[in-house]
This record gives sequence, structure tokens and C-alpha cells, in this order.
Amino acid sequence: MKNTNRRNFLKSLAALTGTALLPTSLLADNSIVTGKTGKKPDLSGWKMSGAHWGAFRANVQGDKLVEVQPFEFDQFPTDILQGVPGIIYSPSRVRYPMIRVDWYKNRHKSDTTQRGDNRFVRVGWDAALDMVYEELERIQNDYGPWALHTANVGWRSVGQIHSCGNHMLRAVAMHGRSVGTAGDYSTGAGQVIMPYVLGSTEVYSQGTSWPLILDNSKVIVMWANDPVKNLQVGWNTETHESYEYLEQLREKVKNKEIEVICIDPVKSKTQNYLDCTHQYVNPHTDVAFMLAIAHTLYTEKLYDKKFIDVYTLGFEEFIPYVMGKTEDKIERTPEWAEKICGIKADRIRELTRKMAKNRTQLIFGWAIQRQQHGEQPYWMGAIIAAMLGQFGQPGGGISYSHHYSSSGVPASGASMPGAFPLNLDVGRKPKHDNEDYNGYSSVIPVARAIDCLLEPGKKIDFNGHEVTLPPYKMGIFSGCNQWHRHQQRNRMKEAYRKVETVVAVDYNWTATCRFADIVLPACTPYERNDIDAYGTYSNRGVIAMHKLIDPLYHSKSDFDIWYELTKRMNREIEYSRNMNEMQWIEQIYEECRADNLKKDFFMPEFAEFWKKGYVLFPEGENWTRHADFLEDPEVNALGTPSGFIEISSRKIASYGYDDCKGHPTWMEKIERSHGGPGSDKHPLWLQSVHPDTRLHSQTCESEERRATYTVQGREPCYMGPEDAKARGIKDGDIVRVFNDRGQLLAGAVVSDNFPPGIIRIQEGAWYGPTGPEIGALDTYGDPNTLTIDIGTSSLAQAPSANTCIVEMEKFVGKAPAVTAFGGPKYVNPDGSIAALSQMG
Ligand SMILES: Nc1nc2c(c(=O)[nH]1)N[C@H]1C(S)=C(S)[C@@H](COP(=O)(O)OP(=O)(O)OC[C@H]3O[C@@H](n4cnc5c(=O)[nH]c(N)nc54)[C@H](O)[C@@H]3O)O[C@H]1N2
Ligand SMILES: Nc1nc2c(c(=O)[nH]1)N[C@H]1C(S)=C(S)[C@@H](COP(=O)(O)OP(=O)(O)OC[C@H]3O[C@@H](n4cnc5c(=O)[nH]c(N)nc54)[C@H](O)[C@@H]3O)O[C@H]1N2
Ligand SMILES: [Mo]
Repeated sequence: MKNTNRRNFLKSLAALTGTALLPTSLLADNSIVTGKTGKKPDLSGWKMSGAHWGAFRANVQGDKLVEVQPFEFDQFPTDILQGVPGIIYSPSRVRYPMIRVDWYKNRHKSDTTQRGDNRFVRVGWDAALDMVYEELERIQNDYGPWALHTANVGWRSVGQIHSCGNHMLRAVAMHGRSVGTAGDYSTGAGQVIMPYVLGSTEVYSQGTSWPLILDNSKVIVMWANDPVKNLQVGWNTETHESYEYLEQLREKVKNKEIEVICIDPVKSKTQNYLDCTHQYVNPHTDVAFMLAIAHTLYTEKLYDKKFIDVYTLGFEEFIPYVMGKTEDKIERTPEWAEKICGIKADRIRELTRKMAKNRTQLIFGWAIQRQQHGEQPYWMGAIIAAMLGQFGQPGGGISYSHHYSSSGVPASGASMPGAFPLNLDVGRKPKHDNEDYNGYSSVIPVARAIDCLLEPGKKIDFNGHEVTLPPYKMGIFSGCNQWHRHQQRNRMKEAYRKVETVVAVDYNWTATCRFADIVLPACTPYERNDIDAYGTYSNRGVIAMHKLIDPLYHSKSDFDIWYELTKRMNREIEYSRNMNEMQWIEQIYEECRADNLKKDFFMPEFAEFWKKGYVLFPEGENWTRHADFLEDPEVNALGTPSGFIEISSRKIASYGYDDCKGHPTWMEKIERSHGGPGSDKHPLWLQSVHPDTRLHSQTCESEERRATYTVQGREPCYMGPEDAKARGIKDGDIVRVFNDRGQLLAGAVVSDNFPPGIIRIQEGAWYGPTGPEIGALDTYGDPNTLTIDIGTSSLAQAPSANTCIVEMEKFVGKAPAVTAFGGPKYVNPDGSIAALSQMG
């Protein structure tokens, strides 16, 4: 059978023996496993579970989780894992169903300016679910499906059966239709532009296998990309296999076999780890830089003309723009670009020649498309790769995914377990079978959810069609943290005054709960049984998620919550297909097993699997992205309108958008640091990258974890020594960061990784305003207090979180206490403080 006799499996067996020496962790500086003895505890008898940040073993004593350790197979565990106990035992746990006090009294006619004052009344489950159900009825009866917004597509926990968004959507769909969402916050611009250019989203595509890159590339350009930081988490339970290859890459960099160039305004964790070339670029100006690369490739005849002729379309329409032969007569020379992007013209030429002379793999991260006009750098990247002519060759071409979920680790080819369905079963209809959206759109681009409330009925462009924004009256949020992920808090506050009822389902009291009306306590993934795929792209195996402890307080699994709701329409049997949690788990395991047996992958009987906790599959074959297209562009045509790489797109041109034209263009931003618009008043670029210390807002609730990185109890604000000095700020000070959209407190961390004009606050820091009023100071350091809520362009309407300029100062005086954590204020219906026993 295929899964015996494999390299990694043997390696994991070695690690299994109690006293085996531990692997050196790539994240060694903050590694949890190496410890002082270099020995791992004996994990036999520990339960198994999984998370976005890796599979793990849990030591449960009685009804208490006392310790977690990475799964033996994981050679590169991350210490984000140590957030697990702090998630379960957080003082921020949602303990009971809670109702915002004025909503409790006045229901949908409540005073919405009180939203966010965090005063809630505790109720029982039946009362809370009755309220949710009555609201669903009212919305469908009084308005129709346009008035209900169901939001998920967030980083709900792993686990195929309990995927909480699916439960919410399926239960609500049994009742009536709602306004759904298109796209996501991660790759909103990339996933819309790339199908026009390369025929697939690319961002979620499996990448060329790392072994081929390591063997063939001579130059690797990490463009706006920090894989060492970002591969700590994955969409399914993460295996961290990519780090094995990053380790090999470091060796090759050291031996000068491969040059890695990190094009990034800051020195990233990856650049520090690989000790490789850092190429600074002014934030948001990469397109100007790239146009100059194209100019150099063209004028120095370094580009692959044959490749352009055979495999691409629209080069002739693009080149006049580069050469100054269009209306604006601007030639996009390196000298032109230098003034914008801050890279010397000669250096641009040197880098271009290096890329053209060598086998060059371009690897893009996603932050660069999470900014205004974020479609442009992605399109331009593909054009550079096409001009280099190495598409489809091992170690050449372009990737948009190697920093994500171990893309680039060869896939096993095994089937992965299915999921709890999110839709109605075939032939079933909602109770309110009403498809009339009153002229509004039934689906909105996910990041335009706040616009709906503030600009009701507005018609916006979106990917070649028009969307009419529905001013929904009720929103349901499950498995996403809207008051973390969305931009511009004070604008959100204004918008939330217009919505009648908000339901939030979560296990910890996030700001999304604070700003909701009905809060339902889900249990954590560690308080229920489940099953997950091990590895997102590698399909490395299947893991059991054993229930570690019983649900704390009055929390319930999302399955149970929505099952109870469907009882209110007598549809619970249909909802659950008359199966409970363990029956579902066993069924999807057995389906997966049957599939895999056909493919010659062995999986044991369910009982054996459940006891052991995992099944692993062998590594698959190496694979090169776009190799089939290179081999035969007619037979293996891309999914673009023409089947070729589209350097210019007639289709996009036909939309007539002025912020996304028929070929990539350099456009000034609405605001930009380093001499751009607004920089005289707010000279600093605030980048809100993904946290090294967390998964978004998850584990921020862990007191122990927070203690490892906060400064005076606040989220760190990273800055370079020059900017700190100029403002009299020292490492460890509290700073106030502000712009016209808001203000926050954070803790200064001074680091040489940050050049002048650039500061960083990692996204996912919990929002803790001093009060519900618009403009209130955020006490902990949520960067989305300062970011801007605009779409990337008429094409993708994706979030532009990274377009953000600010000023900062040293905070003097007594800083207000951090309000972000610790749950709601328990009050009685009359507003008086509730007895302590209520919090029980
Ligand atoms: N400024 C700025 N903002 C950003 C970004 C940025 O780069 N900068 N990045 C954006 C990106 S790419 C993303 S993906 C988003 C992420 O945004 P989200 O996906 O909203 O972020 P999370 O913090 O992971 O939120 C998941 C929520 O689900 C809850 N949850 C987890 N498991 C369960 C469960 O089993 N049941 C229930 N009911 N709830 C559960 C968690 O407690 C948490 O509150 O943020 C976006 N926002
Ligand atoms: N540890 C951890 N890993 C994660 C996540 C997490 O929350 N924590 N989240 C996961 C998710 S949901 C996503 S979407 C991905 C996000 O993946 P990305 O969006 O790629 O990640 P970021 O960390 O936001 O940014 C990566 C790099 O882009 C650089 N950058 C930003 N703007 C520019 C620019 O204008 N030009 C250039 N050249 N560089 C720029 C930043 O300095 C940073 O080093 O990460 C995933 N991985
Ligand atoms: Mo994301």
C-alpha cells in the first residue's frame, strides 16, 4: 500500500519514541518544543486534535486541559499552538446567551447609539433562540430576503463536521433566503483579476513543488511575501512541511547556489531567516517599479519574444504604454520609476538583467493586492513572468501561493474527508420561499457590507456587472470576526446605528459580540468531536479531533445551536439528516476511506483510526505549475477568454473602468506615504500585516500568549529608530497613532527592520474603544481603527486595508485601561449591575 515506506513517516516514527531528540524548529527563537532538555514528554495516552496552526496532542487531567504538545509528525511546530489553553480558559469566554440591554427591552426598535457600550442581559438558551427565530420571521414577513445578511467565509475553526459557517447557512436557508457574499478578505483583488490574465485564481492553486524550485531556480524573488511568518497557519490543520524546504533554501542561499531577493519595504521574518538580499521599495509603488522592469526587458531586448508570440495576447497594446507612445507620453523608464518607487534606476536595470539571465521564480504574497488598485501588481507580475518566458518551467515563472497552507509541497493524491453541507438538500425549499430581493442584489462583494448600510440602494460596479447594495436590517455573523476583519471602525459604528438586529455566534467575546444584539455562546473546537484534513494542498492525511473537555459554562457546539433553531420550524431531522456528531464523523470517514481504497490508499476501520488519531499518506510526485500549457497551449489552453496569457484584456477594457483599464497601469493612490497624497499631514505608512504571534484575532484572548508580546498591555507598534527618535519615542513607550479616521494606543517596539516612514501594527488586535461613541480612542491597538474602507477598484471591490497613512506621538499622562478583553458588562433589564452570580 502506498502509505507505508515513506520518508516523512519514518521520520515521524523516530520522533514518536519518547526520548527521541527533537527536530530543530525553524521558529527556534520562539519555539515551544525544544525546551531545555531537548526532550519531548511521552505523549502516549494524550488526546489528538487539530487547528489552523497544527495538529497537537493534549494532556487532559479529569475535566481540565493541562498541556498541549505538537503532533509527533510536525517537525516545525509554531508556538501559536500555546494559545489553545488560553482560548478555552480565557476570561473573555462567552459564557451564556446574552442580549444587549436596550435590545432586550425594545427589540428591533432599540437605541442603536448604545451599541458597543457592552451592557448585556443574560438569558437562557430557549429565550435566546426564540428571539433569533422571531427576528428571522419578522425580517422575512416585513421585508424579504434582501433584509437579512449572512456573513461567514472567515477563519472558523478547522473540523469538517462543525464548520460553523456551514451550520449557520444551512439552518438559515431552511427558513428563508438572505444576502450572501462574494470573494474574501484575503485575496479579493487577486482572485478576480487573475482569471482574466492566467485563467485561474492562482492564489488558491497548488504551486510548483519546492524540490523542483530548489533544484532549478537560480534567483527567487519573494515579492511582498513573508512565508516564514505566514506558513505557521493553514486553512486545514497545518503540517508545516514547507519549512523543511525553507530550511534547504537557507542552505542554498548560504552556499550562494540560489539568490533570494525579498522585495519589501521592510525586512521581513523570511529575509532575516534566509539572510538573503533585501530590496527596499516605497510602499504601494511596486507597479511603477515593475513597469520599469518591463521597459528594461523590452529596450535591452532581454525579453523572450518567442514566448510572447506563442503564449500571450495583447503585448502590442501594452508596450506603447511602457514606451510613452500613449496619450500621456510618459515613458516608463527606470529613471521615471526611481522617483516614485525609491529604487535607483541602475539598480532596477541590474535586477532586471539578473532575472532575465537566470532561471527565476517569482513568488508573490497577498498583502500587495490588499491595497487600492491591488489588481495591478498581480497583473504586472504575470507580464514580467511572461516576458522572462519561463512560465511552466521548473523553478521559473510565477506563483501567487507559496506562502499559504504549504502550497508547493507535493500532494499525496489521496481524497480528503467531506464536510457538513451548507446548502439545503436537493429538492428542499425554505419556509419562506421568497426570491424577491426588491431590486437589490442577492450577493455583495464581501468587503462592501458596510457600504450597504451607509449607501443603501447605491449601484456599484463589480467585475463587469452592477451590484445594487441592499440596506439589510439584520446580520448574522458566525466564524468570522467582523469587528476585526473589516476596515475603518468609526465608519462601522456609524453604519451599525442603522441596522436593527445583529446576531453573533462565537466562543470568545470579540468586538463583534460587543457590537451585536444577540450573542450565542459556541463551544470551542476543543469541546466537541470532529475530523479534519491534515494538510491543505499536500493532502497528507486525516486527523481525529477528540473532544478534550465538555463545553464550558452554557456553551454548545454550532451543530447543537442551529439544530435547536431548526426545531422551531420542525426541520431538525432534515437539518441533521437524523445523525448526531459521531455518526456524521464516522460517515464522512467511511466515504473518504471508500474513495481512497479505490485509489489504493489504505485507511483503517473507523474505530482504529479514532483511537490512533490519524492516518498519513505518502508524499506525491513533483509537479510544475503551467507545464502543460507550456507543452501545448492549444490543447491545454488557459481559462482566459482567449486561452492565452492576456497581457492586455479586451474584456476588462470593455467594462470601461477608469481604475482598472485594459492593461496594467500605474495609478497614484488616494493616500500614500513617502511623498504621496496626504503624506504632509500623515507621513507614516501603517502596514497591518498578518500576525507572527496569532491567527488574525484568534488567541489574542489568551492572557498567557498576550503576555509574551504586548507592551504595557498593548499591541506592539513596530517602528524604525529614526521615526521613533524624531518623535521622542523610546522602545516600551505607549504611543498614540492617529489619522482623520481614528486613534489608538499601542506599545512602541523599535526595530531596525523598519525604514523611515513605515510602522506596523499586526492585524487581529482586539478592538477596545473607551466607549460607544464615534471617534473613541481604541485602548489596545486594533489597526482597523485607522484603515480605510474602500474597494480596490470597480473590478474586484476588494478590501484595501494596507492603504493607510497615519501620524503618531508619544502618549503622555495616564493611559486609559485596556477595555478589549474580559467579556460583557452583566446588567439587569433595568440597567443596574447584575449580581455576581449571574456571571457564575
Ligand atoms: N487591517 C487589516 N485587516 C485585515 C487584514 C489585513 O491584512 N489588514 N487581513 C484580512 C484577511 S486576509 C482576513 S482572512 C480576515 C480574517 O478575518 P476573520 O476570519 O474574521 O478573523 P478571525 O480572527 O480568524 O475570526 C474568526 C472568528 O471565528 C471565531 N470562531 C472560531 N471557531 C469557531 C467556531 O467553531 N464556532 C464559532 N461560532 N466561532 C468560531 C473566532 O473566535 C473568531 O472570532 O481579516 C482581514 N482583515
Ligand atoms: N502567522 C500567521 N500566518 C498567516 C495568517 C495569520 O493571521 N498569522 N493569516 C493567513 C491569511 S488568512 C492570509 S490572507 C495570509 C496573508 O498573507 P500576505 O497577505 O502575503 O501577508 P502579510 O503578512 O499581510 O504581508 C506580507 C508582506 O507584504 C509586505 N508588503 C505589504 N505591502 C507591500 C507593498 O506595497 N509592496 C511590497 N513590495 N511589499 C508589501 C509586508 O511588508 C509583508 O512583509 O497569511 C496567512 N498566514
Ligand atoms: Mo486571509
